[in-house]
Amino acid sequence: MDNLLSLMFNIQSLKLFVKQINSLNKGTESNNTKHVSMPELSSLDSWDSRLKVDPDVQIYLAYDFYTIDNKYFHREGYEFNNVTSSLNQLLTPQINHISMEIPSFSLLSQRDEIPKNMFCNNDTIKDQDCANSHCECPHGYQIPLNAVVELVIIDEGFAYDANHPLHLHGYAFRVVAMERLGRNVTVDEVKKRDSDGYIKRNLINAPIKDTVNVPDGGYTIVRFKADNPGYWIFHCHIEFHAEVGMALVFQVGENGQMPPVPKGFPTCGNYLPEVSCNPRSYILTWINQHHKFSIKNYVSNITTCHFQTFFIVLMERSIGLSFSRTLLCACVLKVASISKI
Ligand SMILES: [Cu+2]
Repeated sequence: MDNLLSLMFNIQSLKLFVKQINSLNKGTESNNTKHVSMPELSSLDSWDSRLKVDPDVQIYLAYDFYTIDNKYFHREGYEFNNVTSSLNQLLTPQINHISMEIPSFSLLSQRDEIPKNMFCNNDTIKDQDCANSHCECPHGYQIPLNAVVELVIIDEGFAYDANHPLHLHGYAFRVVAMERLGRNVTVDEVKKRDSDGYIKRNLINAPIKDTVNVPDGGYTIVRFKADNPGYWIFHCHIEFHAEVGMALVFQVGENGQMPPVPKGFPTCGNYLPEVSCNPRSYILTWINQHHKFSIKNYVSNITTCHFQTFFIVLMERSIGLSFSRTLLCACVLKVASISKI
């Protein structure tokens, strides 16, 4: 009995010292008797230049789920705000309000094919209203070789309390700061907090990782030394999010500073065939998109395929012919026009 009581006492005592590492939505602001945030861990590696006071490059990367009309999710007539049930609304996860358009070829091994100024980012598309309309382009930043890069990653947290595991290829980074500021936060609020001196960075022995979380309504700051030349993707590791564009690319160094491409290395590209006109599927799509018959709306996009479809729809709507009979009429008319009858 004495042994049992002693054991129970020891377990209770141990509980006083149990802490949870990397708790969801908790950073260094959390109660440190219960939680250990990433920057509070100590790396066994000694100090290196990633931890110097002023990084060479600083990039703000903010993200959230946005209530925009993503053309891949919301077709005409069914815009985001026209979907009455919130359960059926599909929000778009983006970084800096940009959906990554993945190039159709390998950037590293086919770098000679990259068009000049292909990459876009906040600086290159300032004139676009990406906060309110869907922006999609090859999202990327060029980093000088050997620069120490600081990424200030912000989860704005306005949509819901979801988290994103963010992963960088090509490097391990130091996690120097992590804090939750509230249910949500803006980029300007984080910038002001930093300029006012309220963001504390662990520049002594910050832990080293290649994937990190960000508290919802907070920030995580990581540092890497860009000493591995190439094209490296940074993306959310929830695969669906990465596939719909929650990603970007860091070009580290100039093309001539990257390892040579092996001779005969396989290449890839965009081999999609040209899509042919399919009047029936086009009609169904068109009718779904246009609840009211509108010649003006229709003629604005006229093409050969559209014209054939227009004729078929007109026949159906005006004299009530079935699709097959209308198609037959169309064929007869086409034969007649070819034969110049
Ligand atoms: Cu994600």
